[in-house]
Amino acid sequence: MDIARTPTTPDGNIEMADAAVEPKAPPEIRREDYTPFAWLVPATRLDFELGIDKTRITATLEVERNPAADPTPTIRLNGDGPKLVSLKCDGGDCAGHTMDGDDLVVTLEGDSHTIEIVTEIEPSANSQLMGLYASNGMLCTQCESEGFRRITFFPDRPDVLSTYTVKMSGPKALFPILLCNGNKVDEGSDGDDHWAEWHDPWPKPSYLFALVAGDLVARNDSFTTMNGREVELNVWVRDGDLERTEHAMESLKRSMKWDEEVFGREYDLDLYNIVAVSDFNMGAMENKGLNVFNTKYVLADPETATDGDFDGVEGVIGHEYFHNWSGNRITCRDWFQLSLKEGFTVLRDQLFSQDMGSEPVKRIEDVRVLRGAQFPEDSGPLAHPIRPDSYREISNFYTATVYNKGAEVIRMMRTMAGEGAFRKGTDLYFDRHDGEAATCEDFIKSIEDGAGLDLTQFRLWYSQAGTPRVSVELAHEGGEAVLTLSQVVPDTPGQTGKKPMPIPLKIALFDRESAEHSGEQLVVLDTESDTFRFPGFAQLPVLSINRTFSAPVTISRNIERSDLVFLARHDDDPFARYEAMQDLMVGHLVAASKGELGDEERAAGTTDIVTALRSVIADEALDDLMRGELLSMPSQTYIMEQIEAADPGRIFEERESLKATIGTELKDELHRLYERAEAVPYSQSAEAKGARKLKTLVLVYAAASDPQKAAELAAHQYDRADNMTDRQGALMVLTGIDSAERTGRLLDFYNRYRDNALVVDKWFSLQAMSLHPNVIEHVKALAQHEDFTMKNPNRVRSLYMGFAVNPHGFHAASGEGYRLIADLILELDPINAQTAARFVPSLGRWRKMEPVRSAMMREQLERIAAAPKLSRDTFEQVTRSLG
Ligand code: 0A1
Ligand code: ZN
Repeated sequence: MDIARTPTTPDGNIEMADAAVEPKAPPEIRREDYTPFAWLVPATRLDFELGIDKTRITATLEVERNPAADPTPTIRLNGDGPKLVSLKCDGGDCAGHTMDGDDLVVTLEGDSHTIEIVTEIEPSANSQLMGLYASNGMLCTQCESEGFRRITFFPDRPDVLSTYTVKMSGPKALFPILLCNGNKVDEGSDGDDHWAEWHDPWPKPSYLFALVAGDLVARNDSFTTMNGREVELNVWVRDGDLERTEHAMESLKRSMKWDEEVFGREYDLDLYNIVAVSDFNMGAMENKGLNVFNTKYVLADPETATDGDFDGVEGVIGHEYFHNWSGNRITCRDWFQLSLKEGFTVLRDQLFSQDMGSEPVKRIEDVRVLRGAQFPEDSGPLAHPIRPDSYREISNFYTATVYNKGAEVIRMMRTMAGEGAFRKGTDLYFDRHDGEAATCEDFIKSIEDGAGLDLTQFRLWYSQAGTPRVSVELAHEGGEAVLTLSQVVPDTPGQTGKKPMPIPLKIALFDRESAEHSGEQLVVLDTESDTFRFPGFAQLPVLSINRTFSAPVTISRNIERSDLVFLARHDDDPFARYEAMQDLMVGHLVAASKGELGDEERAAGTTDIVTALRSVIADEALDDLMRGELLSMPSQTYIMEQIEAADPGRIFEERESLKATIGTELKDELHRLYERAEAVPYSQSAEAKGARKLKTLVLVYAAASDPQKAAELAAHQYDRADNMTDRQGALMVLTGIDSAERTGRLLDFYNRYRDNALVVDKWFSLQAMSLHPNVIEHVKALAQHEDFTMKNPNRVRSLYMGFAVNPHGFHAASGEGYRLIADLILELDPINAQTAARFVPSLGRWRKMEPVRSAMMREQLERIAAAPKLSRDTFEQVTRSLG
């Protein structure tokens, strides 16, 4: 049958269900099929009798007909596996009920009823980590997107908002701490058991429900809001981890203050709890008043966490906190609107981190993530608009497109409106839609009305997938600089013949003699092609374009190498300067990898790169964090993206060779840089972070030019390290060099930190990401290590995601890297489908590779597709990737 036309049941209408759908072809859910739910659920009462192996839940739902929806004789309560123990309607038998697939459909004759459902579940058997599960002796929940239905039968959709009252009871010895959303309103003891009752006054969708029960300790603090509300703050962890929670707590307080100052948002409960759990599918979850976090984004101290880890904690703490308004107070009408909360919240967390640290460096990092994760998605088989039109498994749409491109799209609105007007728009949005389940359209309309923008054409950014390509030409005619821009929005699966979109590009025109410009300007390209004239130029200026990365596009232009050298030296926009430096290297590496460079051109190219890098090293106006960015080479993955039918082996060789040349040519300068950096003592200041970044960067160049010397230097840095940034940086370089130092320090690292799971994760991933020639054997051996387990997503990611992003290993000419990842997907799928499906996109890049590798990648996808009983998650990703 035509799967694309399979009717779906977002409106809870049982007649629409299609029982004949093959298990291998889960139905497609379509955005255009949305209808409001036929029932309201004003109040929900949950009674949990908690146990690790068995938990019993009594759910009492007050339901009323929704006057805004078409009446139906039934209510559809979604389920995903809970055992139905009993069902009552208004205290007695229901008029009728039936199971429709996993859902429970109950007949209701009147306009308002009370439904009581008793279910039983097995938390310790829940390896998918969705719903209620056991982790390290504690119980916790993950309900976004559709996990609540694994606990009880419920209208598990984000537009059904309910007020929750929850009683939790269980053995005091196992679960001394009982936490839920909102405020604790009562508690008591009953022999060895105890209980707590929680009430959340804010109506919420089921995906924001959470509970935690376990043996936990808290770092406690408080925050006084702008209107004087005293909020109790707790960061809950296992005994022994408390010392590593200071940074998380400080980040939380900074987030609360920042959201008041920058977005005018105040916290709305008396309590804010954060709980760290070690088994978690994602980074963290914004459950109302009870955020559940992956330990990775809570625990940090200098001994065990890198500077990057510290930044990650601050960013994710901010992200989840900001969701309280962009996500919780205003939630999503349906999952197609996911970017409404995620794109906006990512933008908010990016702006927060920019304000807390170095604005340009944060911008560069965010763009690197976008280019590394989202651009490939947008140019591959999994491309989708930030507001998708259909899905089979919503977990597959927690993507870089929905999150990071979503943030870029809103950032463009902010750029076009200006900060002040944008704030008027967001104020209006929060005002207008507070308490609602809203749509992306609601957000756009609020920005239009509040900021005074016309976003009619801009809406295309929500519906069209694909990264626009902007071609740029600059000419000089009669005293004017003439800029011609044209755009193409490429075809993507299911979308062709796209319309031009408004692309806001910040530009500056530099005078060649003075190396100055007369002001940055914003040009908006909103047609296929347009020309912009700038008077007052006696000669052709040098163009700096897409400054601050004002639009998420690729720029193609024929720029002289000398102009890139000029911009790399003089551009006053740090992002554009970084971009010029990267373009210089990317241009060279792409041409070299394609075999387009003769000896002379190759020599001239490397000379320009070395000269530009030398001036970066010598520029005293730069801080070291920024200097580190300017000195970094483009990643192999990014270079691969620029080439059709890429040959990873060739690119790897060219990149290593350029690295070696730089290391040799700049040996003395880099050495002096290292000595200067080495003298800076550990602190969390920007200066000290910059110094640490430079040290490891110097080791990276040395490793390519003089591996034995580099191994000694790295071992020295490792031994002297008083912090994880230096130690991990040194070990990262050592893992790629076959040497005695490598073996000794890897062993030392493991023995030193074997009791700290997050650091052991680093040990796994450093080896999986290494440039060592035997990386595949190493990964296979590590998979047999006593500390490796498929049950913990952090551990799986540290080994296998590390490997999948290591082009050197994953793209090994033998094809063994592809087989390894396919084997992993097949083994992991029944255990944790969500995590398994996240490995599919790496194989999905097959169309971009040279023919031999391309065929081998495709073959592995076909092998996965042929496996019996694939999860919905993996099935969808594999079929789309092959498609
Ligand atoms: N809303 C969370 C992300 C998230 C999504 C699904 C999850 O299920 C395992 C967990 C977390 C955020 O954006 O932070
Ligand atoms: Zn989020």
